[in-house]
Amino acid sequence: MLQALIFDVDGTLADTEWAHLAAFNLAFAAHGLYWHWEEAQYRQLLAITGGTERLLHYWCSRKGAVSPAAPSVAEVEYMRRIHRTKTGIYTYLAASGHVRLRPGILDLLAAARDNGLRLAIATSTTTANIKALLGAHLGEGWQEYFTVIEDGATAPRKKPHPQVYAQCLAHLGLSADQCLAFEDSAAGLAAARAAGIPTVVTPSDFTTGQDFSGALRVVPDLTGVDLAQLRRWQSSAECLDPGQHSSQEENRGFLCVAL
Ligand code: XBP
Ligand code: MG
Repeated sequence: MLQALIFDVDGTLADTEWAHLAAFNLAFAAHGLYWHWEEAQYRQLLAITGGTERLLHYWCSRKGAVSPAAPSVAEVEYMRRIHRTKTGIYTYLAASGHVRLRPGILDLLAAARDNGLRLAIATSTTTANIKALLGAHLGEGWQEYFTVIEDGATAPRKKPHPQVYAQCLAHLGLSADQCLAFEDSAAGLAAARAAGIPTVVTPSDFTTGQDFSGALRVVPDLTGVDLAQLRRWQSSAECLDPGQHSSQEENRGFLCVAL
């Protein structure tokens, strides 16, 4: 029986990567770097989950290092400083309401809460980012929605490693088949599936076209997806063709107002 819904944050609760990308580029400028990540390049860099890890990967590849590179302690600290600046910019954007939740999310969170299902978060992102995004949309009491929150701080082995989902299950005290996960990316899907959790995928602007084999369902977004529907999907092993989501212009335009 379905007991809990576990949500990824970036790309799933909201199409956040436009804001992450803008924040990275503004942070580079703030640190006097002539780096600028283009949209297509960032799409590829997203394969490296976690902002600091992404920066280190980029830094090492600029140096021509063969992956996996071993950056020095000073290099790691430098990337962490840039990442702290980036987090400050991102949290400003998210907290001021410039990153919207995806369609259907608010209704599903409310329905789950009203029907006694537990909610959890399983994300690779920074703790402050979750607070900024969800505080803006759910209010000061946003944490009351979620029984368990696992993020980049509590689960340092980033997706596709299943650590974040395994810890979620342990803290919920539930088995994988009592939960559904919601993801937007192939790395996130791999993490949830490695933990054994059936996963609904809603591709985001930056993950459309990835391989979502093994998903329970792939749908453009969660509009009109209610608990009865989720229970039907959970009890069925059948998989539908991937749907695609195409609101890139709309999401980018909304963020541009803030910059
Ligand atoms: C998405 C990510 C995140 C953000 C950046 O992972 O990789 O790292 O792009 O966040 P998920 P930080 O969808 O699994 O949450 O810069 O805060 O690390
Ligand atoms: Mg994601």
